Amino acid sequence: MRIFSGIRPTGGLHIGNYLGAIKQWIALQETNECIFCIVDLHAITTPYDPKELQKNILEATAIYLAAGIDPEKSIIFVQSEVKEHSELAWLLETITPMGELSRMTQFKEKSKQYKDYVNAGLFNYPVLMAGDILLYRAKAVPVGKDQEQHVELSRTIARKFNQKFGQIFPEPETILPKTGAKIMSLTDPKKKMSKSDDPKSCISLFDTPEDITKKIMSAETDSGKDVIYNVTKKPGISNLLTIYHLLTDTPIPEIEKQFKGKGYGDFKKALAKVVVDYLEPFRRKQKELQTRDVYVKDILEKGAERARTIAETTMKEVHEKMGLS
Ligand code: AQP
Repeated sequence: MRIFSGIRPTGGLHIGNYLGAIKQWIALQETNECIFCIVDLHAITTPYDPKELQKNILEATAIYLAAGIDPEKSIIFVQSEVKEHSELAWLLETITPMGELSRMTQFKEKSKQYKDYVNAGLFNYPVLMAGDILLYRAKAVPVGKDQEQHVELSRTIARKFNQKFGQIFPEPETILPKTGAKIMSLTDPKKKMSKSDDPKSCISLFDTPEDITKKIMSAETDSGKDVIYNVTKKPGISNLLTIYHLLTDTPIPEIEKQFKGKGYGDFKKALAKVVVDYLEPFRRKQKELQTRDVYVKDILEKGAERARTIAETTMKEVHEKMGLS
């Protein structure tokens, strides 16, 4: 099965990006044809510093590699290096109803968050995302919960195209992780963990052990002191339990048993150690990759070449079907 997914290079990727998306990718690449993209064209729809963008792209690539994405098995590349993404997005815009786009939760949230930056690119973001997926005729898209609505729209757009111009695109399915599809903010467990939020609210994959410990120890918890999973009554502690469970593979009831009679403080201390230890190889690998820019750039270049070959074939067919050639 061909699989596509991507991440915006908008700075320090966090444990939510890892548990919601990247961790699934590692397993999927073993038995599928995977294409993992660094979606820089999506990154520029919210405020950004052009001087930082290339650094963020290399950092995101380093994270993919440090996490275990294997360039021998998967295609890794930067979206803007394959021009067909922008072109297909434009063509798909001509069949996407404005009403569908106005319903998108991410657009509503981001336009509230960046009141002075509500641009047409942000509004059309889901069409570009549909283009990303359909360009490779991907059958499945592993993402976190927040992107589910966008994949659903990609299905609608694929169906519309096929009905209007003839069958080309499969309707892509979302692959959501069973647990961890929405890791919540450490400072407000009712909100999703987000890179563009307060740094205290998220654990970046390259945070120092001291920062990780500080952030977890001061994470918002709930009234009471029992370490019990209950998303409605105890969203803070439940979020921390989810992270503990995903990083240790220990079932949640067993963790609850382990911390029975102990308070939040003991649990948080243990969680901080789990996270620090889990992320240690990431920090090590990233340091190593920082000195190997040429190697990382070479992976991206080769990835773009492979991606382009698939993209060109799709676009040729799209042109024919739409009467453009
Ligand atoms: N909190 C989360 N829990 C689980 N999965 C998450 N993802 C994002 N946040 C969480 C998943 O990570 C992948 C990449 O996301 P993205 O960087 O492309 O954009 P995003 O969803 O907008 O992530 P952020 O952190 O909130 O970034 P900013 O602040 O830049 O907008 C996606 O699969 C997403 O579902």
